[in-house]
Amino acid sequence: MSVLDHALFGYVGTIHLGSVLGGEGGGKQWPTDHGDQDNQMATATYFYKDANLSGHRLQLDHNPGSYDLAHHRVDLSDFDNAISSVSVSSQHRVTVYTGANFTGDHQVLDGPHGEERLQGWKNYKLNETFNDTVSSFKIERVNVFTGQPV
Ligand SMILES: [Ca+2]
Repeated sequence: MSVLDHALFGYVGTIHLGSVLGGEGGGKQWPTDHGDQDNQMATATYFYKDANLSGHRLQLDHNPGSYDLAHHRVDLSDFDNAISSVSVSSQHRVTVYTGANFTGDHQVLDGPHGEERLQGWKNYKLNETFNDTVSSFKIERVNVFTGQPV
């Protein structure tokens, strides 16, 4: 499945694949090249193969939707059972699942909201239950003040 095929799922936005050098100090490599005018408008969600926001990176811009990693080829399937850290923007809530098709254990990863929204993103290192086990996830749009889905 190519990036173009995401349109079949109703996705609107852009998917970027990249890599961030790991090792010590990797946690300081926040995604700051979002291109938005201020952090209240932070919109991209980032998934990393390594802890502390390092390693191969999957960037989803303006992409609320449901992503079943096991059923994607090439691009997203490369992240199946590999994600170790996530950076969630103030405009989104991410729910990760250990099973394909949104099954298994799940965990909600909220972006910063309320006063914290000015940070732009909230960063997560996945715990042992979810590290290298996530096979699907959902991204929901939320109100930046309340953190509740809109
Ligand atoms: Ca990993």
